[in-house]
Amino acid sequence: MERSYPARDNSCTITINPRRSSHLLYPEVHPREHPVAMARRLGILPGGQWKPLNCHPLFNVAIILPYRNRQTQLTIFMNYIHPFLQAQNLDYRIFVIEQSPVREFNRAKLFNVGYAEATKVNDFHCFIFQDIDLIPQNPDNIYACTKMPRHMSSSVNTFRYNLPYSGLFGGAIALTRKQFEKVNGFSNVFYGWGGEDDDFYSRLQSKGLQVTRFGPDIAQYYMLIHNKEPPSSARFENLENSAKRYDTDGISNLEYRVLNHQLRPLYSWILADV
Ligand code: NGS
Repeated sequence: MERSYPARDNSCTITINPRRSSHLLYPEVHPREHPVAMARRLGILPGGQWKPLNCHPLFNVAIILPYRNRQTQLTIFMNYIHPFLQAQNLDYRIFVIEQSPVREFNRAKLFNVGYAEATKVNDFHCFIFQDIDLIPQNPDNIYACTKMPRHMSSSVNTFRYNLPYSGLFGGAIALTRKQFEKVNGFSNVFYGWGGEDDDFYSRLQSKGLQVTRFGPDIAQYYMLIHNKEPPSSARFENLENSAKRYDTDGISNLEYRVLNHQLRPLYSWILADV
């Protein structure tokens, strides 16, 4: 049975159709279009902003994507995600936070930068932090915040749609601004692959924030193929003493430089030195 809510005033309706979960979407067969043409066709404003005009959107969401050297994936992601988000009637804006060359990739710190930059331009209620290689396959996987911090990508094709361990909080997550600020954001010290999401999960636990997940039929993601990064050798050491740093390492001591920024047709681009 289809359910629509809310049914009051002029708020946008979100339709959840449980049976739709059998019709998974696949990104790689999705058509690609020139960004300018796509933005014009879908009414996306410069910087990758959109909101429904015929109703009052219930959610105001910043989508933060850390990035480096993944142009093909970025193109696939953008072609796919805008229609997906628009079907959910969200007020949203997409931020791509690119890390400048040389230093090892710092996914978590780029999320903090995304939070800080997004907060400068709008009072976002909700933040989605996610990797661009992850494509949500179920249109009912709502890109908005829930009462508890939500692990959105608990069912990924590369794990045969199973959750590999109960504390996994990587991939795609949704938190309100309040929840994110309560845990002082992500740690800034995790350069290289691995551990930063485990650290973030411990931060949530330390502040008594339980996490939630939608059922595996809703939380399905398709991972775009790429080479695996070698894990960082410092990750276990960083994790070991992370509890001491929760309050001093995060958005409270975030330092970075914006080297360049542009309002591109499908997203706001920020090049940061972290
Ligand atoms: C853990 C990593 C996490 C990572 C998860 C899944 O081992 O950062 O694997 O990775 N933790 C450490 O290395 C301490 S995945 O299989 O998706 O590449 O998110």
